[in-house]
Amino acid sequence: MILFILCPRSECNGVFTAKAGTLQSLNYPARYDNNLDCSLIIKAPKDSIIHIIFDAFDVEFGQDCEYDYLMVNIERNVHARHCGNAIPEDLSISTDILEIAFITDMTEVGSGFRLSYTVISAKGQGECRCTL
Ligand SMILES: [Ca+2]
Repeated sequence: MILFILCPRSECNGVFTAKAGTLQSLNYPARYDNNLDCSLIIKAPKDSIIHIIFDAFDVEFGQDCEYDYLMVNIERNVHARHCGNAIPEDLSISTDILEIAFITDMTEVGSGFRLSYTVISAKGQGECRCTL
C-alpha cells in the first residue's frame, strides 16, 4: 500500500503536442495532493516559440520555494521557479520542448495552478518577412 501511495499519479504527467492547450495541477480547482512529482511537457515543432499565460496560482509559499513549487524547465535547465500566491508573469520562449514540473512536499496544499499555452512558429514569421 505504501508503495502505491508514493507512486507518481499518472494524471499529473503528460506530453502535450497540440498547438494550444490548458495545463493545470492535479485536482484543480480543488486542492492538489501532497508528495507530487509531476511533469507536464509541451512538445512543439522545431523553430517554435512557446507562449505561456498563467490564469491562477496558489502554491504553498517558502522563502526559497523549498516546499511546493512549479518549475519551468527549458532543455533540462531551470528557467523559473514559482511558489506563493502571485500569478507568474507571461512567458515567451524560443524552444521546442518546455517542461512544467510541479513538486509538492508532505504537508500544506493549495488550489494549485492553471495556465494556457500557445505554440507559435518562429520560422513562419521569418518567411513572411522575406516575401515582402
Ligand atoms: Ca506542501
